Amino acid sequence: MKIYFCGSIRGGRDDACLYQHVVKTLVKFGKVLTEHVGDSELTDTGEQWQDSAIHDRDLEWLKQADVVVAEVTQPSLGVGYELGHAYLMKKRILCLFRPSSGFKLSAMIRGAADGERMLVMDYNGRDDVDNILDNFFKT
Ligand code: 6IA
Repeated sequence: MKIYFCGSIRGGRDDACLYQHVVKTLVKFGKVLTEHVGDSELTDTGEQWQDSAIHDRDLEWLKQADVVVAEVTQPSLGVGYELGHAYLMKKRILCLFRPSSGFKLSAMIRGAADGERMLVMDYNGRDDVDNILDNFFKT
């Protein structure tokens, strides 16, 4: 099982520790192609790669992925772009959103959820995230 994890980088790294927790949990279910997103040391001036190389490499990984898991609380253009591609590639997608953040999730993400191939799940804390991931990978 290849898993593509999406989380904000230049959109802001406030939730980086949570991404790290999600990645640690995801490795129990398969190979996480984008473990660096959960690297709490990665800042928004991050990796020393050309943007075009990052873009092309990530899209290649996205093509290879069996499932896409995205933490979508912190708004990120990159995550939205990846989700748009994943949706058109007909990938199975799970988006995790934390309403207590005060953010309101984009209608283009929540509105794309169909309860089957694309799920948007609201959560409160890490225990919630763990349960949601367990259920998602069971089915
Ligand atoms: O717009 P954002 O930067 O928030 O987009 C974040 C999303 O795009 C993540 O889910 C990543 O998969 C992807 N992405 C964006 N930047 C990178 C990156 N280095 N390395 C890998 N994936 C990325 C950025 C380095 C840069 C800050 C100098």
